[in-house]
Amino acid sequence: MSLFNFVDLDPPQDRFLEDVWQGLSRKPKTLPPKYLYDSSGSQLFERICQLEEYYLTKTEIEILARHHKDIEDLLEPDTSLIEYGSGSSVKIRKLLDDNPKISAYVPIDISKQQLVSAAREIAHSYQNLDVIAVCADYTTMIRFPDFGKIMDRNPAIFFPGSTLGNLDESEARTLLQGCRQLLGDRGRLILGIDLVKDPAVLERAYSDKKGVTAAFNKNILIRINRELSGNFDLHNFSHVARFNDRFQRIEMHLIAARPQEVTIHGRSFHFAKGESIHTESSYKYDLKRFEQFILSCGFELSAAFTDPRRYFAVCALKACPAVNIKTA
Ligand code: AVJ
Repeated sequence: MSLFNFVDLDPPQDRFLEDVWQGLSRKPKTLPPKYLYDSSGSQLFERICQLEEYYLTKTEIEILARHHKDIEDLLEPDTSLIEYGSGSSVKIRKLLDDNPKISAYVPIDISKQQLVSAAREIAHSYQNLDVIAVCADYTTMIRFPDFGKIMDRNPAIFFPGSTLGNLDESEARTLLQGCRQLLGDRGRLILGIDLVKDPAVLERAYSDKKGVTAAFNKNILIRINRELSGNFDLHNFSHVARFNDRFQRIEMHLIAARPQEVTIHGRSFHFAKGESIHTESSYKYDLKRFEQFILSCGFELSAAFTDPRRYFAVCALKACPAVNIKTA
Protein backbone atom coordinates (compact mmCIF):
# COMPACT_ATOMS: atom_id res chain seq x y z
CA MET A 1 0.00 0.00 0.00
CA SER A 2 1.32 3.43 -0.82
CA LEU A 3 1.17 6.33 1.54
CA PHE A 4 -1.07 9.37 1.35
CA ASN A 5 -0.36 12.15 3.76
CA PHE A 6 -1.38 15.75 4.14
CA VAL A 7 0.85 18.07 6.14
CA ASP A 8 -0.40 21.55 6.98
CA LEU A 9 2.42 23.94 7.81
CA ASP A 10 -0.22 26.66 8.15
CA PRO A 11 1.32 29.29 5.86
CA PRO A 12 0.65 32.92 6.81
CA GLN A 13 -2.39 34.49 5.15
CA ASP A 14 -2.09 37.14 2.46
CA ARG A 15 -2.20 40.77 3.50
CA PHE A 16 -4.15 41.95 0.50
CA LEU A 17 -5.20 45.38 1.76
CA GLU A 18 -1.77 46.29 3.16
CA ASP A 19 -0.04 45.10 -0.01
CA VAL A 20 -2.43 47.03 -2.27
CA TRP A 21 -2.13 50.23 -0.24
CA GLN A 22 1.62 49.91 -0.19
CA GLY A 23 1.95 49.12 -3.90
CA LEU A 24 -0.28 52.00 -4.96
CA SER A 25 1.65 54.42 -2.73
CA ARG A 26 4.83 53.65 -4.64
CA LYS A 27 6.17 55.59 -7.56
CA PRO A 28 5.75 54.02 -10.06
CA LYS A 29 2.66 52.21 -8.76
CA THR A 30 2.80 48.42 -8.53
CA LEU A 31 0.65 45.49 -7.40
CA PRO A 32 2.07 42.06 -6.41
CA PRO A 33 1.35 39.57 -9.23
CA LYS A 34 0.28 36.82 -6.81
CA TYR A 35 -3.03 38.67 -6.37
CA LEU A 36 -3.90 38.08 -10.03
CA TYR A 37 -4.88 34.52 -9.10
CA ASP A 38 -8.21 34.51 -7.30
CA SER A 39 -10.68 31.97 -8.66
CA SER A 40 -11.63 34.02 -11.73
CA GLY A 41 -7.98 34.97 -12.28
CA SER A 42 -6.98 31.30 -12.19
CA GLN A 43 -9.75 30.48 -14.67
CA LEU A 44 -8.59 33.26 -16.97
CA PHE A 45 -5.03 31.99 -16.71
CA GLU A 46 -6.21 28.52 -17.75
CA ARG A 47 -7.78 30.15 -20.82
CA ILE A 48 -4.53 32.01 -21.55
CA CYS A 49 -2.72 28.68 -21.65
CA GLN A 50 -5.03 27.56 -24.49
CA LEU A 51 -4.46 30.67 -26.60
CA GLU A 52 -2.79 30.49 -29.97
CA GLU A 53 -0.37 33.29 -29.03
CA TYR A 54 0.59 31.98 -25.59
CA TYR A 55 3.23 29.43 -26.50
CA LEU A 56 4.71 28.85 -23.01
CA THR A 57 2.52 26.13 -21.51
CA LYS A 58 2.09 24.15 -24.72
CA THR A 59 5.80 24.30 -25.47
CA GLU A 60 6.82 23.19 -22.00
CA ILE A 61 4.41 20.24 -22.11
CA GLU A 62 5.80 19.26 -25.52
CA ILE A 63 9.35 19.34 -24.16
CA LEU A 64 8.40 17.26 -21.12
CA ALA A 65 6.63 14.72 -23.32
CA ARG A 66 9.50 14.45 -25.74
CA HIS A 67 12.26 14.29 -23.13
CA HIS A 68 10.73 12.43 -20.23
CA LYS A 69 13.15 9.52 -20.66
CA ASP A 70 16.14 11.90 -20.78
CA ILE A 71 14.91 13.51 -17.59
CA GLU A 72 14.40 10.11 -15.96
CA ASP A 73 18.02 9.26 -16.82
CA LEU A 74 19.16 12.28 -14.82
CA LEU A 75 17.32 11.21 -11.66
CA GLU A 76 18.58 8.81 -9.01
CA PRO A 77 16.58 5.69 -8.14
CA ASP A 78 14.18 6.22 -5.21
CA THR A 79 13.59 9.89 -5.89
CA SER A 80 11.08 12.03 -4.06
CA LEU A 81 9.80 14.52 -6.57
CA ILE A 82 8.84 17.78 -4.86
CA GLU A 83 6.64 20.08 -6.91
CA TYR A 84 6.54 23.81 -6.19
CA GLY A 85 2.96 24.87 -6.82
CA SER A 86 0.38 22.31 -7.83
CA GLY A 87 -1.73 23.68 -10.62
CA SER A 88 -3.02 21.48 -13.39
CA SER A 89 -1.41 18.05 -13.23
CA VAL A 90 -0.64 17.74 -16.95
CA LYS A 91 3.06 18.50 -16.51
CA ILE A 92 3.74 16.37 -13.46
CA ARG A 93 2.06 13.41 -15.15
CA LYS A 94 4.56 13.64 -17.98
CA LEU A 95 7.30 13.02 -15.42
CA LEU A 96 5.49 10.42 -13.31
CA ASP A 97 4.24 8.28 -16.20
CA ASP A 98 6.32 5.20 -16.70
CA ASN A 99 9.07 6.42 -14.38
CA PRO A 100 10.11 3.76 -11.85
CA LYS A 101 12.74 6.03 -10.29
CA ILE A 102 10.18 8.26 -8.60
CA SER A 103 8.87 6.66 -5.40
CA ALA A 104 7.27 9.70 -3.79
CA TYR A 105 5.48 12.82 -4.98
CA VAL A 106 5.48 15.88 -2.71
CA PRO A 107 3.34 18.77 -4.02
CA ILE A 108 3.73 22.02 -2.09
CA ASP A 109 1.08 24.69 -2.42
CA ILE A 110 -0.30 27.56 -0.39
CA SER A 111 -3.89 26.84 -1.43
CA LYS A 112 -5.11 23.91 0.66
CA GLN A 113 -8.16 22.90 -1.35
CA GLN A 114 -6.48 22.86 -4.72
CA LEU A 115 -3.52 21.01 -3.25
CA VAL A 116 -5.50 18.22 -1.65
CA SER A 117 -7.78 17.59 -4.61
CA ALA A 118 -4.89 17.52 -7.09
CA ALA A 119 -2.80 15.28 -4.81
CA ARG A 120 -5.67 12.81 -4.34
CA GLU A 121 -6.09 12.45 -8.06
CA ILE A 122 -2.41 11.75 -8.51
CA ALA A 123 -2.45 9.18 -5.67
CA HIS A 124 -5.41 7.53 -7.35
CA SER A 125 -3.68 7.33 -10.74
CA TYR A 126 -0.32 6.06 -9.47
CA GLN A 127 -0.99 3.26 -7.03
CA ASN A 128 2.63 2.61 -6.08
CA LEU A 129 3.54 6.22 -5.45
CA ASP A 130 3.73 7.70 -1.96
CA VAL A 131 2.04 11.11 -1.98
CA ILE A 132 2.80 13.67 0.72
CA ALA A 133 0.90 16.92 0.12
CA VAL A 134 2.35 19.89 1.98
CA CYS A 135 0.40 23.10 2.49
CA ALA A 136 3.11 25.74 2.74
CA ASP A 137 4.58 28.81 1.10
CA TYR A 138 7.52 27.41 -0.86
CA THR A 139 9.12 30.86 -1.10
CA THR A 140 9.76 30.92 2.64
CA MET A 141 10.13 27.24 3.38
CA ILE A 142 13.24 26.27 5.35
CA ARG A 143 12.87 22.52 5.62
CA PHE A 144 10.71 19.69 4.41
CA PRO A 145 8.46 17.96 6.94
CA ASP A 146 9.66 14.67 8.38
CA PHE A 147 6.84 12.64 6.88
CA GLY A 148 7.33 9.95 4.31
CA LYS A 149 11.12 9.94 4.42
CA ILE A 150 11.20 12.71 1.83
CA MET A 151 14.82 13.47 2.54
CA ASP A 152 15.90 9.84 3.03
CA ARG A 153 15.14 9.41 -0.63
CA ASN A 154 16.88 11.39 -3.36
CA PRO A 155 15.13 14.74 -3.43
CA ALA A 156 14.40 16.56 -6.68
CA ILE A 157 12.38 19.76 -6.96
CA PHE A 158 10.16 20.30 -10.01
CA PHE A 159 9.42 23.98 -10.61
CA PRO A 160 7.70 24.32 -13.99
CA GLY A 161 5.79 27.07 -15.75
CA SER A 162 8.43 29.78 -15.87
CA THR A 163 7.11 30.86 -12.50
CA LEU A 164 10.67 31.72 -11.52
CA GLY A 165 10.41 34.41 -14.22
CA ASN A 166 8.03 36.44 -12.07
CA LEU A 167 10.87 37.11 -9.64
CA ASP A 168 13.54 39.73 -10.12
CA GLU A 169 17.16 38.67 -9.98
CA SER A 170 17.69 38.99 -6.25
CA GLU A 171 14.39 37.27 -5.42
CA ALA A 172 15.18 34.46 -7.87
CA ARG A 173 18.61 34.05 -6.29
CA THR A 174 17.07 33.84 -2.81
CA LEU A 175 14.61 31.20 -4.02
CA LEU A 176 17.25 29.08 -5.76
CA GLN A 177 19.67 29.30 -2.86
CA GLY A 178 16.77 28.25 -0.65
CA CYS A 179 16.21 25.20 -2.91
CA ARG A 180 19.91 24.41 -2.71
CA GLN A 181 19.80 24.51 1.07
CA LEU A 182 16.63 22.43 1.31
CA LEU A 183 17.93 19.83 -1.10
CA GLY A 184 21.46 19.45 0.16
CA ASP A 185 24.36 18.06 -1.86
CA ARG A 186 22.37 15.31 -3.58
CA GLY A 187 19.66 17.58 -4.82
CA ARG A 188 18.29 18.00 -8.32
CA LEU A 189 16.11 20.71 -9.68
CA ILE A 190 13.99 20.58 -12.83
CA LEU A 191 13.13 24.08 -13.85
CA GLY A 192 11.00 25.50 -16.67
CA ILE A 193 12.20 28.85 -18.01
CA ASP A 194 11.10 31.01 -20.90
CA LEU A 195 13.83 32.10 -23.31
CA VAL A 196 14.62 35.48 -24.88
CA LYS A 197 13.14 35.81 -28.36
CA ASP A 198 11.73 38.30 -30.86
CA PRO A 199 9.93 40.93 -28.73
CA ALA A 200 7.01 40.88 -31.19
CA VAL A 201 6.37 37.22 -30.36
CA LEU A 202 6.52 38.05 -26.65
CA GLU A 203 4.22 41.03 -26.90
CA ARG A 204 1.66 39.00 -28.83
CA ALA A 205 1.79 36.27 -26.19
CA TYR A 206 0.96 38.81 -23.48
CA SER A 207 -1.53 40.87 -25.50
CA ASP A 208 -3.69 38.33 -27.26
CA LYS A 209 -6.29 39.21 -29.89
CA LYS A 210 -9.25 37.91 -27.88
CA GLY A 211 -8.32 40.08 -24.92
CA VAL A 212 -8.08 37.22 -22.42
CA THR A 213 -4.79 38.53 -21.00
CA ALA A 214 -6.31 42.01 -20.73
CA ALA A 215 -9.21 40.53 -18.75
CA PHE A 216 -6.73 38.59 -16.58
CA ASN A 217 -4.81 41.78 -15.83
CA LYS A 218 -7.92 43.89 -15.13
CA ASN A 219 -9.34 41.19 -12.91
CA ILE A 220 -7.03 42.42 -10.15
CA LEU A 221 -8.99 45.71 -10.12
CA ILE A 222 -12.29 43.82 -9.98
CA ARG A 223 -10.91 41.85 -7.07
CA ILE A 224 -9.85 45.01 -5.24
CA ASN A 225 -13.32 46.49 -5.80
CA ARG A 226 -15.01 43.37 -4.46
CA GLU A 227 -12.76 42.41 -1.57
CA LEU A 228 -11.43 45.79 -0.45
CA SER A 229 -14.38 48.09 -1.24
CA GLY A 230 -12.54 49.78 -4.05
CA ASN A 231 -14.14 51.91 -6.72
CA PHE A 232 -11.93 51.38 -9.77
CA ASP A 233 -13.76 52.16 -12.99
CA LEU A 234 -12.63 49.41 -15.35
CA HIS A 235 -13.27 51.59 -18.40
CA ASN A 236 -10.63 53.99 -17.17
CA PHE A 237 -7.76 51.50 -17.42
CA SER A 238 -6.23 49.68 -20.33
CA HIS A 239 -4.00 46.64 -20.50
CA VAL A 240 -0.50 47.04 -21.93
CA ALA A 241 2.23 44.40 -22.26
CA ARG A 242 5.65 45.56 -23.35
CA PHE A 243 9.10 44.06 -23.53
CA ASN A 244 11.61 45.88 -21.34
CA ASP A 245 14.88 45.39 -23.15
CA ARG A 246 17.12 46.58 -20.34
CA PHE A 247 15.73 44.01 -17.90
CA GLN A 248 14.90 41.37 -20.51
CA ARG A 249 11.37 41.00 -19.25
CA ILE A 250 7.79 41.38 -20.37
CA GLU A 251 5.89 43.80 -18.18
CA MET A 252 2.15 43.96 -17.76
CA HIS A 253 0.71 47.34 -16.92
CA LEU A 254 -2.70 48.89 -16.35
CA ILE A 255 -2.67 52.41 -17.75
CA ALA A 256 -5.01 55.15 -16.55
CA ALA A 257 -6.85 56.67 -19.53
CA ARG A 258 -7.64 59.90 -17.65
CA PRO A 259 -6.78 61.63 -14.38
CA GLN A 260 -8.84 60.21 -11.52
CA GLU A 261 -9.16 59.46 -7.83
CA VAL A 262 -9.73 55.90 -6.67
CA THR A 263 -10.76 55.01 -3.14
CA ILE A 264 -9.83 51.68 -1.56
CA HIS A 265 -11.19 50.89 1.89
CA GLY A 266 -11.42 54.60 2.65
CA ARG A 267 -7.99 55.61 1.40
CA SER A 268 -7.75 57.53 -1.82
CA PHE A 269 -5.14 57.37 -4.57
CA HIS A 270 -4.58 59.81 -7.38
CA PHE A 271 -3.85 58.70 -10.95
CA ALA A 272 -2.49 61.09 -13.55
CA LYS A 273 -3.52 60.58 -17.17
CA GLY A 274 -1.28 57.85 -18.61
CA GLU A 275 -0.02 56.74 -15.21
CA SER A 276 0.64 53.02 -14.92
CA ILE A 277 0.22 50.25 -12.37
CA HIS A 278 2.90 47.65 -12.99
CA THR A 279 1.17 44.34 -12.24
CA GLU A 280 3.63 41.67 -13.39
CA SER A 281 7.11 41.06 -14.78
CA SER A 282 7.97 37.92 -16.64
CA TYR A 283 11.72 37.51 -17.16
CA LYS A 284 13.07 35.84 -20.28
CA TYR A 285 16.41 34.06 -19.99
CA ASP A 286 19.45 33.53 -22.11
CA LEU A 287 20.71 29.97 -21.48
CA LYS A 288 24.39 30.93 -21.24
CA ARG A 289 23.71 33.65 -18.71
CA PHE A 290 21.27 31.45 -16.85
CA GLU A 291 23.99 28.83 -16.46
CA GLN A 292 26.25 31.43 -14.81
CA PHE A 293 23.42 32.63 -12.63
CA ILE A 294 22.58 29.20 -11.21
CA LEU A 295 26.26 28.57 -10.43
CA SER A 296 26.08 31.52 -8.06
CA CYS A 297 23.16 29.70 -6.37
CA GLY A 298 25.01 26.39 -5.95
CA PHE A 299 23.72 24.51 -8.99
CA GLU A 300 25.25 23.33 -12.22
CA LEU A 301 23.38 22.69 -15.43
CA SER A 302 23.22 18.97 -16.31
CA ALA A 303 21.06 19.47 -19.38
CA ALA A 304 18.71 21.94 -21.02
CA PHE A 305 15.92 20.53 -23.19
CA THR A 306 14.33 22.92 -25.65
CA ASP A 307 11.82 22.92 -28.49
CA PRO A 308 12.84 23.30 -32.17
CA ARG A 309 12.14 27.05 -32.10
CA ARG A 310 14.14 27.40 -28.86
CA TYR A 311 11.29 29.31 -27.24
CA PHE A 312 11.34 27.54 -23.88
CA ALA A 313 13.72 25.37 -21.85
CA VAL A 314 13.31 22.64 -19.27
CA CYS A 315 16.58 22.69 -17.36
CA ALA A 316 17.94 19.86 -15.22
CA LEU A 317 20.14 21.22 -12.45
CA LYS A 318 22.35 19.39 -10.01
CA ALA A 319 23.65 20.67 -6.70
CA CYS A 320 27.33 21.46 -6.96
CA PRO A 321 29.85 21.80 -4.13
CA ALA A 322 28.88 24.40 -1.58
CA VAL A 323 32.07 26.31 -2.43
CA ASN A 324 30.17 27.95 -5.27
CA ILE A 325 27.45 29.38 -3.09
CA LYS A 326 27.82 33.11 -2.85
CA THR A 327 26.61 34.40 0.46
CA ALA A 328 25.57 37.98 -0.14
C1 AVJ B 1 2.18 31.90 -14.79
C2 AVJ B 1 3.70 33.60 -14.27
C3 AVJ B 1 4.29 31.96 -15.86
O1 AVJ B 1 4.44 35.08 -16.70
O2 AVJ B 1 3.81 34.00 -18.46
C4 AVJ B 1 0.43 34.86 -18.38
C5 AVJ B 1 1.53 34.53 -16.07
N1 AVJ B 1 0.83 36.61 -17.25
N2 AVJ B 1 0.04 35.92 -19.10
C6 AVJ B 1 3.70 34.29 -17.27
C7 AVJ B 1 0.95 35.31 -17.21
C8 AVJ B 1 0.27 36.98 -18.40
C9 AVJ B 1 2.60 33.58 -16.47
N3 AVJ B 1 3.19 32.78 -15.35
